[in-house]
Amino acid sequence: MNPVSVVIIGAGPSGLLLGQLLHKAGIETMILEQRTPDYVLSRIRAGVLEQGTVNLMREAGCGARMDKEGIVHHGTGIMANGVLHRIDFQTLVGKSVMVYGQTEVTRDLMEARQASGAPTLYEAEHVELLDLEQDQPRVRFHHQGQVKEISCDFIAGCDGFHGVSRRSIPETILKTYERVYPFGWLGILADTPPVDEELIYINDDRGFALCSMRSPTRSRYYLQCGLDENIDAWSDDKFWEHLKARLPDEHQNRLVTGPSIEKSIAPLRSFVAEPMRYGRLFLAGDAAHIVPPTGAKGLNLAASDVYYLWQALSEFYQRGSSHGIEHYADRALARVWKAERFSWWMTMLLHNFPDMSPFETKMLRAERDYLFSSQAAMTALAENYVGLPY
Ligand code: FAS
Ligand code: PHB
Repeated sequence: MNPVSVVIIGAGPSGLLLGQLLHKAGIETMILEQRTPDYVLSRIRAGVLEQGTVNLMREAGCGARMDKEGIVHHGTGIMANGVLHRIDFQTLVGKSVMVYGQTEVTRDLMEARQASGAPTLYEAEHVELLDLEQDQPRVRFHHQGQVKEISCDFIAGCDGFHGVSRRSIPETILKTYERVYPFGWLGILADTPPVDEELIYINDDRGFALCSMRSPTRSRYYLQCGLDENIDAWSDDKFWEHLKARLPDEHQNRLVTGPSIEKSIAPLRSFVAEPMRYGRLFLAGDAAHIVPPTGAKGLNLAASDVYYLWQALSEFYQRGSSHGIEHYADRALARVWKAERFSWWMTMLLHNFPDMSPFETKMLRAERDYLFSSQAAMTALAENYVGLPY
């Protein structure tokens, strides 16, 4: 195969967004994805885009449907200690977020990639990254029954938490930081009108719940559940019954239930791998870090990684400067750790921890009391939720 400038491993949002931005910068790429397009689109994940992510989608020429169908939210509800509060992003920090599902983001990026004519090989299996410390690293993989190899200048590891890229960094160099939470999120997608115009994050004695949405006719809800829960034990009726019990009183009669079109349990973890660069390999998105979805940061952190990598590679090819490349990992990690902190804090604030001591339980109640009694505290939450600057 002919060499390319950058081989991107993974056609999730990270890989596709990077591919589109590099293509528009005239940088030749190849994307290798182990699954089919339908499989990638079948995964129901994020729902909230920071302004930085919205800007990047527009920069990539993929913002038209998002701007038409996305819903701008100027605040969010948080119910804690039995009281429903509203964090007013617009008043507190003058910014907003966009509700537009990751599935649609991925679909828009896939269609743009196809229209660009830049190559994406789906069902590329057994990907191996070779010669990462050389100037011309290689990628070997199986595709359509053949073993193929492609050389390049750089490899972008956008292959998610379970991908091959992070595992290609020697264990003597890679350092990881992790916290696994003692609960998961049971999520449901239903073609029912959302229970409110904005999201509602709920801390209830029975556990955390989140009321979100994909459109005025499609709702997304989550319930905190045990790690040992079996999805088959959760009928739709049981889910709606448990959700309704955790809702604010004024919303209980507003809840419209209906058949689930997707239902799944996701574990929650905080995870960071350092460094995000090894030789000619750069990690971006879930390949390098995972956040609990409580702060709506996973997809948005992938976007800021992609921004830094796009800038660094454009600088290299257009101005012959390696400054951006040399500083990519530090720049990305500085923002990653702040988002990890916020996602951890939101998760501690809103979930019930089975083994928490009475003192720690009192501390979290006081944290919630303080938050809603302080303009400064609510401003801090708002500026993190809408997205810290790149
Ligand atoms: P992805 O995992 O999306 O994509 C990686 C791609 O690489 C996949 O298509 C995979 O098939 C491919 N790949 C993997 N190994 C490969 C290999 N060896 N060779 C080739 N290809 C390979 N974030 C939020 O902000 N809010 C949420 O509510 C939320 N919910 C989530 C629920 C779940 C169950 C999960 C797993 C994540 C959730 N996230 C959420 C986080 C999620 O949105 C990620 O941040 C986002 O998908 C990151 O995108 P990528 O970095 O592209 O990784
Ligand atoms: C979602 O709509 O899937 C969603 C929204 C906000 C979050 C997590 C998930 O914090």
